[in-house]
Amino acid sequence: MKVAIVGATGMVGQVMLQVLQERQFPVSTLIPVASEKSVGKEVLFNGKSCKVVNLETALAEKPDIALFSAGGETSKLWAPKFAARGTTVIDNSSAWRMDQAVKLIVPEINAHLLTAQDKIIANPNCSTIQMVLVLAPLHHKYRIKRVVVSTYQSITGTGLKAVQQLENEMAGIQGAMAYPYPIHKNALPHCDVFEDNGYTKEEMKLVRETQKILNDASIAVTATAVRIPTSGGHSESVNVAFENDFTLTDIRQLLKETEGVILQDNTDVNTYPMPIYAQGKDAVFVGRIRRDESQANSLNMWIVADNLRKGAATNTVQIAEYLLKNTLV
Ligand code: 2RA
Repeated sequence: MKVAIVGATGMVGQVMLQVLQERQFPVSTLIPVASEKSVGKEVLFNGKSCKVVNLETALAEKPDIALFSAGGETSKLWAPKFAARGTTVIDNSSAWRMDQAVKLIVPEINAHLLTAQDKIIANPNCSTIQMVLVLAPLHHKYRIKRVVVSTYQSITGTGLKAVQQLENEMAGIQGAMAYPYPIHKNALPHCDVFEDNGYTKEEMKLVRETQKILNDASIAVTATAVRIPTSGGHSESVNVAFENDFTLTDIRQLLKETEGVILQDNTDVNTYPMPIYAQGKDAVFVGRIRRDESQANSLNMWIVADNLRKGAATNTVQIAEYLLKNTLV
């Protein structure tokens, strides 16, 4: 397969290269793509050095698949150009996620929707992926009425500039700011930009994408997204109210049997998910599962995942693997 990585020098692009190699995705030709200032740089892939090219050059190469992580503007402009040439685009930006004609895919939940005609496929937001992977089996068995989620998000979700800001602040160095305030020893209730309703785009992604992926607009979702000075992954405190009652034993058993989910839930021995454990892994970790004693048919849980892996690069590569396995590319 001729595979283009658009945004190859960014944090997600770098993890995409790593995951493609780890999973031995059959890449015959790798086309690393980045902005003009990075053209000519080299990336190592499967032991070979590959030169970074610009979008025009990559388009002319007619890749079979293009994995995008280069921001919404680039995706809006270039994904259709690649698709028109027959390339299947899997895009990590928010540009296409809510487009009615574009499928929003977490392979373990809804890859079956994909067809060979899907030439632009949207990868959901990282904080959505880890939450819906846990919610999907619970929704199918107990029907979710409402979700209240608070996130504690890694600075790697913002990118290299944020990582540099935290490192500078910890070293006492004044440098470029990715955030409006210091992130060291702080928590910012501000992920992405604010919308007219007082929520951030990040919070509304959790609302809108969850309903689209679970294919149920009746699921009520409300979210608060917070940035914290950690780098291993996103954590989420999730409260779920169901139509039907449940036993915690059945909930835990169902999650144990869910592909891509690992239960870490034994407070007797201080076992629960944490970013320092999830970092570098592809699973979504869930724990602290307990009844919400203030409301019938409701529970609380804590969900953690590496936002650069299952939250972005790995989910993207898994979509590509599904397409290949089912001869849809
Ligand atoms: C963030 N989910 O964490 C967003 C984009 N990666 O900033």
